[in-house]
Amino acid sequence: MARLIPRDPEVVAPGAVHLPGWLDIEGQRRMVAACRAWAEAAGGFRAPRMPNGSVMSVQMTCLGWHWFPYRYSRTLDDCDGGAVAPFPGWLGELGAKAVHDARDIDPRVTATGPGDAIGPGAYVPDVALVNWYGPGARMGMHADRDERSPAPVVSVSVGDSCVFRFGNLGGRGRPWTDVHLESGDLFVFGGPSRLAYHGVPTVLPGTAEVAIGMDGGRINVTIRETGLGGPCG
Ligand SMILES: O=C(O)CCC(=O)C(=O)O
Repeated sequence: MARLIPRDPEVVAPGAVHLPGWLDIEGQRRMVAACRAWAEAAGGFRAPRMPNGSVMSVQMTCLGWHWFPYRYSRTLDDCDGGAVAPFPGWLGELGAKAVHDARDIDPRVTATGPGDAIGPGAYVPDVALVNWYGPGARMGMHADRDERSPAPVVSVSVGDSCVFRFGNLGGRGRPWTDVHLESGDLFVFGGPSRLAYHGVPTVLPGTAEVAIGMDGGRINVTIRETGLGGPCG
């Protein structure tokens, strides 16, 4: 789709980068087809249950490691106990390219401390959470703290646009920046922003292009390094 006003890459916070239109239409279509296949193989998306008994409005399927509030396992411990689906090599390569491209905009994406950084090409993700936002789904403010690795989080969006709220390290409240994420957009956060609170207060129905092969809704694929290594974490 032609745009009247082009969107430029933006550093939203130190080490947190938004790259609009990172996946082209063909890439988005491939991602939608892959997510559909992963969900079908897993018997559908599932909504995780929170420790307080409430059920998340976002549904998920996982690759590499199974995540449920608030830990990773190799088996679907809060479901049928089956093995988690493998993490595909091509998704790891996509994640590494995403980190490379984000570093070009802000090298702090891979900072691990004063003067230290994860080296170029050293990003080796081992988990993807595939988030499915159906009608009315949203994600509350939270920080991604279940990984032991300081490596950045890579987030690729397809389908309907959303408001992605990127907050601060101190808690769920302000200050925050609301970023409009569209289909194909990449958001990477690491370094000083790795543990920043973030969430999705709103998805904007009917905003996706028909050509990507989705009939409404939003998918977000978040790629991470768990740093857990062994089979049991
Ligand atoms: O859907 C998104 O863009 C954010 C997903 C997210 O925050 C998460 O998976 O932790």
